Amino acid sequence: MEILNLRGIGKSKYKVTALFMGIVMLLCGCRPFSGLTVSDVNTEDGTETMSNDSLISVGFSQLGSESTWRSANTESVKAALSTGNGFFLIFDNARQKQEKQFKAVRGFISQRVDYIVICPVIQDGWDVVLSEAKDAGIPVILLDRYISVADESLYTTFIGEDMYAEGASAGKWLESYLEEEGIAGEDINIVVLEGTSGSSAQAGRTKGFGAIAARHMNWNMLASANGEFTQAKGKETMARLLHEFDDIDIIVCQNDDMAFGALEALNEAGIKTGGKGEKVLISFDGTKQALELVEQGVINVDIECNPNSGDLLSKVISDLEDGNPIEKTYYMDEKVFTKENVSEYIEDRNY
Ligand code: GYE
Repeated sequence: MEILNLRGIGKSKYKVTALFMGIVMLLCGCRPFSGLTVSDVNTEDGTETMSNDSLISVGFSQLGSESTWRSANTESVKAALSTGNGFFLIFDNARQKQEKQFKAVRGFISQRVDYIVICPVIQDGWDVVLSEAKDAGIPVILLDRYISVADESLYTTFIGEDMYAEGASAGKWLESYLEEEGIAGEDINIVVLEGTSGSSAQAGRTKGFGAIAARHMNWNMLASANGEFTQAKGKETMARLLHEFDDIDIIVCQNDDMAFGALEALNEAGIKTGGKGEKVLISFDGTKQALELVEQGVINVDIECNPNSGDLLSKVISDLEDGNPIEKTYYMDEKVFTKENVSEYIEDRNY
């Protein structure tokens, strides 16, 4: 069989050949365990093969596919950890269930992959399964969301976003907006559509925004409700909040998909956002569609959350392979988009 053109960086003790994985999958009816799929392996001439001793095998437990951001993150990892780049990627979509993530991680351990990458759906509950990975000698890399574990040696490194800083950026933007509008001293009523309860994205953004809100006695937090990071739930939740409160001034959506859903509910109720005297809409992620709405003056501010972490992930794995020192935490670069600066960023957005 043809050996792929590789960088020659596979030295790990637990190296598993792609051929071996192929045979295992065939024996198990193509799916080693439920929910696990294996990326296609293509040679340059387009024929499929599964043979290479020096591919670095990576099991990737993605938490789901709830948002535009998540799809971009998955694509970024798949593109960076391609066979052409020297990787054999085993991808599993946990569909928002931590239990499914545990199952996937245990499957990766039994396949003796070289690395395990996890986007953890929620923060708590990881200690046992990560101890199993540690005992098997497989480095675990956390991607995007953080976890809370007592023993930090249970993971090798975290590559993701500073959710607390994102929440604080939203709060600081609101502070200066109210100043500029000359209404900093007035009572303002805020509702928050939160993402998945117990996720570090929800917890960090809530805390960061809350820290700024706590400086202002006149910021009334009317309600915080779970919109699960999805457009459908965002719409449903916004509709309910509009029914409950007739005096909402500020709507904070912890991601763009929920903001799109909220806008549907607001439109149906004939309520406008973004302009003078209209409700203020704050969102997170910075998807192309949301940036266009910032440009049109429908979303007031969008706090960027950068999903393109695949290249950094592949660089960190290469460093680990080469025995180079690595950091415990890598934060992605992120911006704050308003009508004033957004236009130059829209064209190049890949999500
Ligand atoms: O904001 C949201 C997604 O964890 C930062 O998860 C991520 C969040 C992102 O589904 O759209």
